Amino acid sequence: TTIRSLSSPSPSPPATTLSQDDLKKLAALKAVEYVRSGMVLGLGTGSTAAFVVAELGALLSSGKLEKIVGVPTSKRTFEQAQSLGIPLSTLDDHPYIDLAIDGADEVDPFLNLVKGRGGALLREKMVEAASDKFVVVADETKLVTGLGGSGLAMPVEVVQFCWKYNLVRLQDLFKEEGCDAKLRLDEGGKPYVTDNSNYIVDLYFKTPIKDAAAAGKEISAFEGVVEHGLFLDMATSVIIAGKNGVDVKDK
Ligand code: ABF
Repeated sequence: TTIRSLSSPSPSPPATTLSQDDLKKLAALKAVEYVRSGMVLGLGTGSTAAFVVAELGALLSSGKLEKIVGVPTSKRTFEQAQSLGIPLSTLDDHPYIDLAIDGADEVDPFLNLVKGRGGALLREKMVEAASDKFVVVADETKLVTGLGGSGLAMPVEVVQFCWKYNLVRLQDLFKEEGCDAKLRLDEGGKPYVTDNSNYIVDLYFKTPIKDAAAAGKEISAFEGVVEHGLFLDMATSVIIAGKNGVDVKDK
């Protein structure tokens, strides 16, 4: 592996002018500092991860980075990376990945995550589980004290066959958290279909999940559940950009 130092991100604009997109980009640029020539990289999905992919494309075309191979976590990311000329591969050809960089929907104080509001949770989890290092990039709006605590969706990918059976069982499983389960719909009002031809049941909690590790196991035990959005004990670093700067937490 050739190691070359990459140029530092350009100086940040004054804190008061930073938009949420500026913060996402700052986190993305910091994460790209972990990338070295020759690495096999897991490429995340979502607006924050898209800044990472864009920067990798720029570093490749300027010659500051060479010989990287990207393993995309979604068809969207595949298309973006391909358009930037990033060499791409699959988990089948690269079952061991050096580093994955991806966004998140919620980040708790122990670097546990909710992911998958973007719909790519299954491929994200497979690629990130296969990665030696997994760096999360996010702006400070993603910080929570307990997973499920944002009031926004915690996704569960289910097979299409009898999806409602799982919706009802998932809602019952989290009765104590006041869970509302809904089938995710696309913009046309039809069931949202993932890259893997499955549906997504989104869980909305009134209070944070009490025991996320137990919850993850119980969700996975339901027949017809393909994957869930609890990413526990997977992130090795989390980079959070906020109005007061960029904070890096390592496990
Ligand atoms: C992916 O994109 C997902 O796991 C997560 O759902 C989403 C975060 O998107 P964004 O960066 O646009 O907030 O990382």
